[in-house]
Amino acid sequence: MFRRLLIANRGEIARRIIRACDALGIESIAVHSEADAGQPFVAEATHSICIGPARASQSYLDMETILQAAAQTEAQAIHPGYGFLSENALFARMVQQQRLAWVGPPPAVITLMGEKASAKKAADAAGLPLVPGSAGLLSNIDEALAVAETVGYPVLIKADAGGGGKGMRRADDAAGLQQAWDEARQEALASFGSAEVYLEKYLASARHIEFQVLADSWGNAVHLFERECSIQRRHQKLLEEAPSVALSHEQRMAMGARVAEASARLGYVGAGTVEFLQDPDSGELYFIEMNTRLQVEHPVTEEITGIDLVQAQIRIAAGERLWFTQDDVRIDGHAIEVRLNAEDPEDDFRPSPGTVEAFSFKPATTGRLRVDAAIEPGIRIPPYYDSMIAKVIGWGQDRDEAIATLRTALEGLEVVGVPTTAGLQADILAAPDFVAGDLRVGVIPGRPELS
Ligand code: MV4
Repeated sequence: MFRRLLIANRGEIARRIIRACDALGIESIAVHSEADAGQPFVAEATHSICIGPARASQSYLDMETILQAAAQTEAQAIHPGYGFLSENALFARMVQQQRLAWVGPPPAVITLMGEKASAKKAADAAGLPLVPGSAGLLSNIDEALAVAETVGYPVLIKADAGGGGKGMRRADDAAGLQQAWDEARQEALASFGSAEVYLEKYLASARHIEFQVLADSWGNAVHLFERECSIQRRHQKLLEEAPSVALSHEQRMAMGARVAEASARLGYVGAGTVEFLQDPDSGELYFIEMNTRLQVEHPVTEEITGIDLVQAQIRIAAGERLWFTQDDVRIDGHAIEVRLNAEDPEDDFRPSPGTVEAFSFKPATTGRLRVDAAIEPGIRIPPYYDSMIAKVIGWGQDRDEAIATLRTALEGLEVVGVPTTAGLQADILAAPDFVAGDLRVGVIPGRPELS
């Protein structure tokens, strides 16, 4: 096992990785910007090192400086968390070239999955069902029009380098497709430096369901069931849960097995997430993307399986064979997570950093509560990074108990100093459609005006 691991990230995920290092007897190295010197993750790591100014491009995204910090502190491995450099194949390669262990999949797999059209081809070849659409990238609008005629309108133009909705446009007919084509390519070029696009049939009222996989470097892979992540606002997830109420156990185990098999065939290593859309009429799942990192919402999977995903990532990066089989993995109860963001609901959910005067929860009256927080009382939230301050996860024997646990927690939540999204999430938890499990992408239960 590693003696020292460097965490190329900040906030709650840095703290989460420190906890995993502690459990494994590994010394943790926090790297931080000047703006983050007073943050809890810096104090909690075994060692810390300042890597530059507040601006992320000059600190958390500065690959050379991070690698220098790793050399200077004699780290043996780098965990990138999520965001920042976590899906940067160049950085992963640089880490490996410096003879450090990269806590993540091989750089070639990151590249493959980062280009969404090639990811779809690979998923198809590995046996996963795809949303009907173009077989790869589109060369011109005539090709797009021809594919749209074949699959039927409405369709979506999506950016090859995209994800998260950027460079994505819907078209309801041929005239709309010309406009969608121009706009999607323009936005893709501006956002990602690539105007490459592909086309999919638009699935209305679908659910967003994603499977968690864990693969070792010896060709073994297991799945850890699915998460339901349909409730998003402007492509930001607000609330996630596991398992999904929309899958039968047979469908779950069948698709899980295909996902694990496909991951092994692709040479995947570490923790990964395979995203699907579920057709509301047929219930069928269709692959859309694979994320080659630990996801923000990984705790709901941990809560229902008892498997520590961060410890697993590190053990896999150290070369361990998977220490359990698919049959050992069982679903225990139900878990729901809300992402608390320091945003002002009175001002269109604008990020509103400030000093946190108080931060506390009423204990759960049922089930159990987990809080993965970036903040502590007295901490100033720097304005330079994302606005998530904590994740609150409720577990219950069943979904109703998980909902009750989380509602109690949010009702008893005291945050003084910054506005948060908690009121919105409390409204969602209380909404009849949410309680009934009727979830659709693009719909926010209980708050239709925000959808
Ligand atoms: C779709 C879709 C409907 N049909 N693809 C948005 C982000 C990107 N990762 C995938 N997205 C979608 N792709 C097809 N073929 C609807 C969405 C979508 C969405 C997906 C998940 C969660 C929220 C969403 C909100 C709007 C649209």
